[in-house]
Formats: sequence, structure tokens, C-alpha cells
Amino acid sequence: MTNEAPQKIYLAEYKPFPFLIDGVELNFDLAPRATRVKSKINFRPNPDSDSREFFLHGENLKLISAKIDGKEISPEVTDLGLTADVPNAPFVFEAEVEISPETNTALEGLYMSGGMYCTQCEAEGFRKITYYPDRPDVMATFKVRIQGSESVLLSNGNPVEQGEGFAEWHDPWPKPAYLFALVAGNLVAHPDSFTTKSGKEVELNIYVRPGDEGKCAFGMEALKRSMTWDEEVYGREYDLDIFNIVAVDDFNMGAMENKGLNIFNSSCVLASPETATDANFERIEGIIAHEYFHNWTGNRITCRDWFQLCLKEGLTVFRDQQFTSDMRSRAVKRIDDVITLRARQFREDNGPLAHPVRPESFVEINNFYTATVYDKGAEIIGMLKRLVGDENYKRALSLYFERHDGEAATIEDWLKVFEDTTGRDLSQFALWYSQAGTPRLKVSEAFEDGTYILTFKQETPPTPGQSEKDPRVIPIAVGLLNPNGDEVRETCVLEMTEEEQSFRFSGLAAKPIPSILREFSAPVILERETTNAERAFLLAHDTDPFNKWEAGRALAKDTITRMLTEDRTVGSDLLDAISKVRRDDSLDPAFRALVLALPSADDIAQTLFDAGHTPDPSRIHTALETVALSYATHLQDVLPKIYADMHIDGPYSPDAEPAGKRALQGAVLSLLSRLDGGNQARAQFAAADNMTQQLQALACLLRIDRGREQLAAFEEQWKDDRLVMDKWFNLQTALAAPEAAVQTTEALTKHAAFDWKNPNRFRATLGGLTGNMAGFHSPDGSGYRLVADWLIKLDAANPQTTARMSTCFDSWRRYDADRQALIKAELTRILETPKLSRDTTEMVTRILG
Ligand code: 0A1
Ligand code: ZN
Repeated sequence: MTNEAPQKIYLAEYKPFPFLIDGVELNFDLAPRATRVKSKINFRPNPDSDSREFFLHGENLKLISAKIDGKEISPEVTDLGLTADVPNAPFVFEAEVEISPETNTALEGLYMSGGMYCTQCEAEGFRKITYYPDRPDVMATFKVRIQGSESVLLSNGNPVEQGEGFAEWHDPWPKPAYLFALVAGNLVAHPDSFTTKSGKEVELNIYVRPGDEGKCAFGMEALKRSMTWDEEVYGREYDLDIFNIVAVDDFNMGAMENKGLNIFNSSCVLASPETATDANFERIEGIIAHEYFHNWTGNRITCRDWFQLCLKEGLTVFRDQQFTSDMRSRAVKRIDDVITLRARQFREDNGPLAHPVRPESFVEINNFYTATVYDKGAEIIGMLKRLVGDENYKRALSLYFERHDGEAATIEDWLKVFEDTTGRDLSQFALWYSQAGTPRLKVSEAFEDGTYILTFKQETPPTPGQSEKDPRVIPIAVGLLNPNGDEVRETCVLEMTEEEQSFRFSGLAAKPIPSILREFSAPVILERETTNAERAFLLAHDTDPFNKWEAGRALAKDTITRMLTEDRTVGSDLLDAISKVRRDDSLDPAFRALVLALPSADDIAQTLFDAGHTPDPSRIHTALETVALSYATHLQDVLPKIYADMHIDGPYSPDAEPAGKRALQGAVLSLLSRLDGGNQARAQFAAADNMTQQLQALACLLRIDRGREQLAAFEEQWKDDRLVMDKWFNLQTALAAPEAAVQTTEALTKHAAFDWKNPNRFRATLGGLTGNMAGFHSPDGSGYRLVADWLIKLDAANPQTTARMSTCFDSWRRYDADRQALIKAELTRILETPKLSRDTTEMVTRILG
């Protein structure tokens, strides 16, 4: 049986809701299987709408009673909501419904996690709590009363009254339902406070399950840093008396910006040196900032409809990236962000799931919380800032906050503030929001009579539903270097607007070496014929740290692809260039670690595919191992010294500088362990007093002898720590040898601690396998089968996480005919599952194309 095609929603069909809301009162009587929710909503006709149709969303609700102006009514109720006849004048709607949080495994609406009640309402979860116009343009103030036996009862806004078994909250800021939150549990608080720049005292709390109190301090400091930064850089102050964060173990995403009550996946807030890695600390700081920044970009100014999701997400990602660059190393942050952008967004943009940053239709909005909306959305803001300049960006943002505070806005509103601030026409720039696909930027050059000419040609390949593309505005940051390594032209921004365009630099004594797309000034793929000698030159001399790293990366990719397509060996050009950076003590250790890191197998597969080859996952794996071994042998004389030099005395600190040293030390350890049989790694594992070093060592040992002894020790040490055990599951499936990966994963899914309904554990285990390219793509199809089996099982409980994880199949057309047939069969099997969710049906259908 094939599932029916579910209904599509279109941007072009937007209509305002026929009613406005003056205030909402909610009353929760909590019980695991029979929570009662009473609502009282003051509606009045919306003068901007000519319809008077009264439809409220509602799913999985048991309606107990409904009233209009105090009179019982019998509304028409379907699986999707409720319809009633209402007066053409202000009226009060009341309803009482019953819901069952304990059996809510989808983790949308009100559900239970580890004995506590919590909510997730973005995007459309509020309709699983009560009947309501569950759309972002309907904004209202909320009063909430919670009755429950738990010691902590929280909702949005400010506390009004608290007593034995109840609490009342009032949120004075009008908000859409997706920002509603409720938490009830026997939790402990890590308290603190913050004084805003205008002198307002704000109470801060991070609430966690007993036992996790020791893992809150870093998150709290990160929150205070975020509050200060938003005041200083964007002039944004916090606007309630209290700001609460709650850590939850079962959560589909990273975190959620509910007004005054952020709810976090515990993996994105809890950290201690013993249990979290340096990367975890940095991520936590970034996510805390991201959710906090949403208070202005998302909450005070929200989205008119879900097609405008990038309005809040692209801007908020951009803001959290700026924050992290200010807190840490700007260069390293930019390189990290581009690595992620290419791995996730470019992959998406070049496959069957490609969609515009502002999509024009969807079946299930949860499927559009994508790298394109978030990360390409942020790149667009970065381009805009570069084009208008820092001062204009600041002025435009002030105007945006002033003009749209309290509103549900659109991308048109956003661009208009820039047009009004600068007088620029941004209609061509707006194509970045409507056209999908990553532009290819071909570069050619000429030099004559002291004039150097750079010619660019842009082309964007077709994407689903968009065969033709118009040229976009592309800001190309360029600098020029002399053959002796000096910079002869500092960075300037070339503004490309045509399909083909030339830019001239005159007055040059010699043909320069160009450094193009500095800081990765646009999310494009640069195509330029060049030599490895020039790449090595830029790696040695470029003053732009991004392009310096990029040159090394290009050199490594060129080497690896030639090893695979021309049977070459690892050349000395790569080894010499890399080893110079490796040995250069003047460079930031974190940067040196990034230069040492090899491109991912997925990156190589895509590069080969783009060049017209069929990637072979197992050969890619072997090539990457060969290059790593060559690095190790080539550098063996210096590795022990760098390892020793990166040693840090004193207690662990997650700051950028010591973290950078550990990153370089870890990269060196990985090479050393290919030469010393794992001795250094065993020593590091035994001595480690922090998770970064413990995990680095364990990863090395897994590769050498499957790390049996250390895996057992690690499990014994951490069996009671959920987040650390996720790492234990993940490392084994992600780093298993290709021929053992499927079997290892299957065995781990039978482990007593494999709680498949917990999204973190599921992702750690199955996601480790899907990221292990050679293992997942085992020629016999066993990897595909195992993952499909688990997706089918998970879909019945949690459609959102299943749909998200089905993207592991999105690059299936890259591979050989046998693999394609095997994947297609699994995708078809998934699609034919009776009662497959709307989420997964949409994703798998799009992936199949
Ligand atoms: N808005 C949150 C992320 C988020 C999105 C969707 C969710 O459920 C479908 C949950 C959280 C953010 O950007 O952090
Ligand atoms: Zn966000």
C-alpha cells in the first residue's frame, strides 16, 4: 500500500487569520495520561480579513466541552481541528480538552521526559495541547495556571503567584503559540542574576534533574556573556523579570527559544570538564547565545508564516556566529562554519532536497528546519552586511527593531529596511532567498601592461522545480599578492551582478597571485584552474586566514582525488606544504589543527561525483588512511615535540586558547598512533582528566585494536551518565572499520542501554553509522537495510527525528548502479510502510525524486 500524497501548503496562498486575540488564559491540571487543559480566548474580528470562518487547529485532543460567550456549543471536530459558528463581533471562546503526555513519543506538544512534563510547540505543536489558531502571525498575551504535584512549575513570562501544588505565570509580550512553554518536574535550579544596561534586575535559572547541578556553571556564564553582547553589539536588552533554561533528555532538536523559558536538549546545555569535550563547550556557548538572541530576532519580531522561517533563523545564526567570533578566534570560527556549511548545506543544495532559503511550498514544516534555511540564511545576512558596510548594517538593524517590534514580519520587510537605510535596490539580491542551488563561480585571468583582469562567470545548476536561474549579486572579496609573498592589493569587495563580469586592477609591476573569495565572502563553489605550487604559495603567504586554510584544503583534495582517479601516490608538494604549517610555531594551534585535518570522505565523494566519477566509498576510506599515514611518516621527527609543546599545566579550561592546543595535540596523537602502535594514546587515555583528551585517545585506539579494553573501562566509568554514554555509542559506530561497522551497530542496538526512543541515543548510534561512509555503503546493502529497519520502527513513535535522519540517503544518486538499486529498494520499502508519517513520506518522496 502506498501512502496518499498529503496536502501541500503554498506561500502564495497566505491569508491573514480572520480574528485577532486580545488575551489567552490557560489552565493545566497535570496527570501523565489525562492532563486537562482549559482555555479561555478573547477573539475579535480582524479588520484585515474579509473572512469570518472560525477554524482552530487541534490534533490528538479529546474535547470535553466548548463554549462561546459562556454558552455550550457543539463544534464540528475533525482530525485536524474544530470549526464553529461565531458572532461577527468580539467573543470569548472556551474549551476543555484532555491529553496524554506520557504516551506522547513524538515529543511535540506536551510530553514527558525522565518523569518531568515539558513542551515543544515549534513549529505546530501547540495544536496538540489545545484548540488554537496555531500559526505564527496570531500573537497574544498569555496567562497560565499550572496545577501539579511537582516542585517546579514553569511557564513563559513573569511569575504571578506560586503555592502548594500550583503556579501562575503572565507573559506580557504578545507571542505566537509556537513560543508557548510549560515545564513541571522535581528539578533543581542553578540560580544567578543579571543587571541589564538600564539597571533592571533579571533572575536567571538553569533547571536540571537532581545530579546534574554540577554541569550548569558554564552554561550560566555563557548566558550572561550573551546578554551583555546583545546589549553592546545590537543594543538589545532583556525584557522580563526572569529568564529560565530547562535541560531535557528527550528532545528532537538542539534547543528552543520559548519566551523567557528556553528548553534545551540536555546535550546542548550540560557540561563539565570530565564529561564534555572542548567542541561540546563551544557548541553549548553558541546554542545558549542563539536561543537567547531569538528573544529579539524571532520573539519580539516573529515570522508572518513558516515560509519566512529564515527571517528569524538565518539572522539568529548569523548573530550567534558573530558572538562566537567575538568570544573566540574569528578565523577559526569562520573556517569551522564553512566546513559545516559545505558538509550540510552544499550537500543539500546539490541533491534532491535542494530548496530555496525561503521555500514556496511544504507538506510538513518540520522538514524545513534545514541547513539551507539556517546556514545559507546566515550566509545571506553576511553578504548583505558586506555589501552595505558595517555602519549601514547597524542602522538597518536599528530600523528593523524599531519598525517591526511586536510584529510578525516577512523577508520583504527585512529587505525594505536595508533599502530604506541605503537607498539600494535589493530586488536582484532577493534572488538569494528564492533561488535554490549553489552557484558555480568560474574564474579566468589575464595580465597585460601592468593590468590584471579577473573574469568571473556564474552558473547555478537546476534544482527540483527550478530549471532556470538568473544571475545573482555575489560579493567577491579579493586580495592580490606579489610573487615574493607580499600583499600588493588589500582585500576589496567586487560586486558581481551579471552572468559574466570582469574586474581590472592596474598599476601592477608583476602578474599577481590572486586570493579570491576571502573569508568565504559568498556561499558559492569557486572553480579555477590552478597549480598545487600556487596553492602551496597561498598556504604559506596569504594574509587572509580563511584562504590560507582553503589553499591547504584544496591541495589535500587535489591529491586525494588524483590518488583515486589517476592512481597517483601522495605527492611531496602536499606533504612539504602541510609540514611547514605544522612546524610553524607562530601560527595559532587551533589553525594548525585545522590545516592538518583531512577533508571528509563525503566531501571527497561529492568532489569526485562533480568531476564525473563514481565514488567508491571503500577506496576513499583507504586513500584517506594512506594520506594520514604519509603525514605521520613525513612528520615523525617533530610529532613528539609538538605533542609535548601542547601540554597544558594546571586545571582544565574550555577557553579557545587551551582548546586550540588540545585540538592540535589530538591531531598529532592521531598521527603518532599510526606509528607507535597506540602507546601514546593508551598513556593519554589513562592520564586524561577531561573528556576531550579521554575521547581523543579512545578514538585512536578504536582504529588500532578496536580499543576493547578502553571501551570497557569507559563504559564502566560512565554507565550512569547519559550524555557520555551517547559518545560511547557514537564513537563505536562512527569509527568502526568499514567491514565491521554494520555488525557493530547492530550489536549496539541490542545493548541494554540502547533506548531507541531517546533521539540523542538513536542519533548517536545510527547517525554514527550513516556518517561512517565506507561502513554505511557496504556493497551488500546491509548498512542500508539496518538503517531502513530502524527508521521504519522509529517513524511510528517519532516522525520528526525519523524524517530528519532519512536524509542519510539523499546522496544516493552519486553511487554505482548496484548501490543505487539497493538504496532505492530500501527507500521504496520505507515509503510502502503502512501508516508512514507525513514527515517521512514527504522526505522519502523528495529523496527518490
Ligand atoms: N527554533 C529552534 C529550533 C527548533 C526548531 C524546531 C523544533 O521542532 C520542530 C524544535 C526546535 C532554534 O532555532 O533553536
Ligand atoms: Zn533558531
